[in-house]
Amino acid sequence: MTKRSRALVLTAVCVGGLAAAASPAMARTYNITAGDLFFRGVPKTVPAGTHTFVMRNTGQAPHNFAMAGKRFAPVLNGGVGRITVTLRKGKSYNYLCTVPGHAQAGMKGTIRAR
Ligand SMILES: [Cu+2]
Repeated sequence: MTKRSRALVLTAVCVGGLAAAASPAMARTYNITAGDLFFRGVPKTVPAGTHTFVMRNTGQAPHNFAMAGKRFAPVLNGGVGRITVTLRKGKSYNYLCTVPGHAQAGMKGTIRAR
């Protein structure tokens, strides 16, 4: 191995190590609440990365939380559902409750990944 190729290998190892170390630090869990026709505690901005949104339903109607192509079946009062999504830097993502009529009544919004 030449000096030059050894330096390239070391550089690749360092960059790979940084990426691996940075990814888990960006993964976060957000606890949000659904009530009858509202969400509470949904962040407006989050860091880019993979995040889990855990929703507890405190309302009487069934609710869920859908964004970035992920959703779970609506849960009843006291129920909890979760989705894990990967959000890209600089993009905005719409979220909503997919029970018919609920998004139109206000159960929707946007989260931006910074
Ligand atoms: Cu709903």
